[in-house]
Amino acid sequence: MATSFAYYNSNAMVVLVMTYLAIGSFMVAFAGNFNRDVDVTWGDGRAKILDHGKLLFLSLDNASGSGFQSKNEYLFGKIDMQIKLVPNNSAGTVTTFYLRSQGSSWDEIDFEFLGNLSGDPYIVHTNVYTQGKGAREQQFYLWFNPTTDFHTYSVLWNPGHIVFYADGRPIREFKNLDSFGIPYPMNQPMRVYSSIWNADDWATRGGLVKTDWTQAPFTASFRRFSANACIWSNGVSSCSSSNAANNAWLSDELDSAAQRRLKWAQKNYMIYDYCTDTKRFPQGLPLECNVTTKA
Ligand SMILES: *[C@@H]1O[C@H](CO)[C@@H](O)[C@H](O)[C@H]1NC(C)=O
Ligand SMILES: *[C@@H]1O[C@H](CO)[C@@H](O)[C@H](O)[C@H]1NC(C)=O
Ligand SMILES: *[C@@H]1O[C@H](CO)[C@@H](O)[C@H](O)[C@H]1NC(C)=O
Ligand SMILES: CC(=O)N[C@H]1CO[C@H](CO)[C@@H](O)[C@@H]1O
Repeated sequence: MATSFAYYNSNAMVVLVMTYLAIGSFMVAFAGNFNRDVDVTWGDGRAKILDHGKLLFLSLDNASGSGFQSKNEYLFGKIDMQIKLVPNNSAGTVTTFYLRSQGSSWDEIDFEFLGNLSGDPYIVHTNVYTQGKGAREQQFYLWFNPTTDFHTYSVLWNPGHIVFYADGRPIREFKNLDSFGIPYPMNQPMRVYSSIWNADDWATRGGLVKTDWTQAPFTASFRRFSANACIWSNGVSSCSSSNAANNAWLSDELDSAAQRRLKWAQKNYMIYDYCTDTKRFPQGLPLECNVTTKA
């Protein structure tokens, strides 16, 4: 009897401990830990994780840039990253934060931050690739200085739309217009990537301003990576288990307040929109531009 009691008791303990561990790792996932969540993939020591995984620096010098990627792959998610961009003279540099799938027919959702001379504005360059086809650039200035503090950049990707956010404000929406024959990322899991590299052939004033290597190394800082997302592993989504069913972001749509904020950002801060670039598309604008305009 005593033995059997002890047996059941220790089993209950195991369940308790496992529940505790599961909750514990869930909470830490939201706190973000670069040691646990990402792999540094290139840069030969130019990427550094500090402060027990809370902070990550990527730097660029005349020999190399650097980069990292998420350990997990995701099929839909709300991904947030806080970034403090390269301060002072960052002209010619590009810092990136993007999602991308594998293969030659890949999907990709891009944030690229194009540096500038001290005091001149960064450009936030965005793009969406579906099945290997991009050319959907929209560019923005920001309403804050992205180099003095950390700011949050987010990608929401669910079956209905992709939304780009800066500090919680939507700046761009790419809707699922699959029913109009426009491919939408639905079934290729993506990893999160960040990098810094030299792009002085095009980044700053179209390539007119070159990287000043006397200012190197150029360093961007990252913290609080959070993936409120469906983890894809061996062909199974973590969101197919019932306890993840109330992921509100999976069915998120822009309500009228969010649509007003999106319009505000586009009216005041958008500096390039491929959907209005008729010179670039003399045969007619891409189909999604037309559908969006009519909607
Ligand atoms: C890179 O920068 C270092 C330090 O400023 C300098 O010594 C070196 O010559 C540079 N290398 C190239 C290829 O420009
Ligand atoms: C850099 O500053 C110039 C001058 O204000 C501006 O035209 C340009 O859009 C800015 N950003 C980039 C990345 O070139
Ligand atoms: C929009 O689509 C309609 C028909 O689908 C076409 O006639 C029209 O030329 C398109 N407009 C542009 C700007 O591409
Ligand atoms: C290295 C360098 O020049 N740093 C300067 C960048 O700009 C800030 C002010 O915005 C200065 O305080 C730094 O000294």
